[in-house]
Amino acid sequence: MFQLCEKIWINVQLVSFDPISTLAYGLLPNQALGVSQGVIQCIAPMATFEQESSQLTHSQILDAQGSLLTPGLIDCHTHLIHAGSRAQEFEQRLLGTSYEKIAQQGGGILSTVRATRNTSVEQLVELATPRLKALIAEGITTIEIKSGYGLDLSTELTMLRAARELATRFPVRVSTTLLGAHALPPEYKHRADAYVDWVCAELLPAAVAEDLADAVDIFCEHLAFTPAQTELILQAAQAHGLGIHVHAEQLSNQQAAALAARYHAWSADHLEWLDETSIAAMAESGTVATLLPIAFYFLRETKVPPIELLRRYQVPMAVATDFNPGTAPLASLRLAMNMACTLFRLTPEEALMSVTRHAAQALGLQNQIGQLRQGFAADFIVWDIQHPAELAYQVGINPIKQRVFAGEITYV
Ligand code: DI6
Ligand code: FE
Repeated sequence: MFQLCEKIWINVQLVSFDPISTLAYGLLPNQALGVSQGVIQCIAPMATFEQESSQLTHSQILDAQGSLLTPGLIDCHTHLIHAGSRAQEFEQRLLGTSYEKIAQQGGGILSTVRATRNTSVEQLVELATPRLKALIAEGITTIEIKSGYGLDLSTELTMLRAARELATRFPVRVSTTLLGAHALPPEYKHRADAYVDWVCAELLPAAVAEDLADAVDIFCEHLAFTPAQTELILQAAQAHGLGIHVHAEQLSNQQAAALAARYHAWSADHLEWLDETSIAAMAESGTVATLLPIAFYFLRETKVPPIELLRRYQVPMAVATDFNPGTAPLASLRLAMNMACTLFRLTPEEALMSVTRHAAQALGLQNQIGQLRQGFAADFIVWDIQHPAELAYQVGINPIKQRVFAGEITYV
């Protein structure tokens, strides 16, 4: 079984999240894991490895000495690429102005749009680099990155090109999302329908022509786009065969998650105001509930997403950073896991599953990443911890022993 493997990690405890395992965390104790050509080729008990070990002349053997291995972490919702800072807006908010009020006054998302327009791919890549390095350093091997701070043809495409460029410069997989309908650009003031038509007719096809977008997203909210406008974008995304994410039920209940489910969205995200009808629809369509506790914390929201109902309907829950300059300027997925536990009452097992197997599903990549299984990408982390709950429990200390991306040991 192990003969053709380039590298074999031995004496590992696998946090596999393979649904066939009946133990918590999909735990497989005392295993060997063989990799070649960037893919997990073989997982078997140490006894099997030992029977074959005399014939393994070509494989590099790495003794993990009982360490825990998890799939590489997946941050399935970020606005990593943008220019400018919103520190002054943070200050304004602390002096009493609300997020919505700031947005209505032309600040908020539109202030980042002003800063991001007229930047080059290279500038955006440079600005995103320290943010991405921080995430990679704590164990992320796949990241989703959205556009949405251009709201015009050239800037939206520039943002997506920068996202694709990051994947060529760093050992990380990047899933890109066109978020043309994030806010109404000033050029289209009072003409939201016309803007949505333009996104569907011009922007989306242009992104598709250059293969810049894996998915489409829209901010469905009273201060952004209506459900009817959302539906037009989802139809266009579906016609082009793209994945679908929706910013849904963040500040109010628009039934956006149910709409997303009708279009078989990969994920509906935020979901503080989600109701039971929408949860049933998500369960039916296999849409992942992506929870964003950092934005909840940063906006000092009080309405918690309906976790117990999501559990009852067995809707898979993902957790992501939502890293962005307005509502989530904290570049730590481990912190998001901790907040998902403390603020939303996820268990540490749910939190770890939410940034591996379920986050992969939220990106339509559930057959490639997010689990330690034969045929899956060899993206994994060797941790210096005793129990997997530690990953949601302690933040600010980095217990990574090895970071493995596509079968190679790589750091940044
Ligand atoms: N919801 C969010 O949390 C971010 N976008 C969105 O639709 C906020 C983006 C920002 O304020 O810049
Ligand atoms: Fe977001």
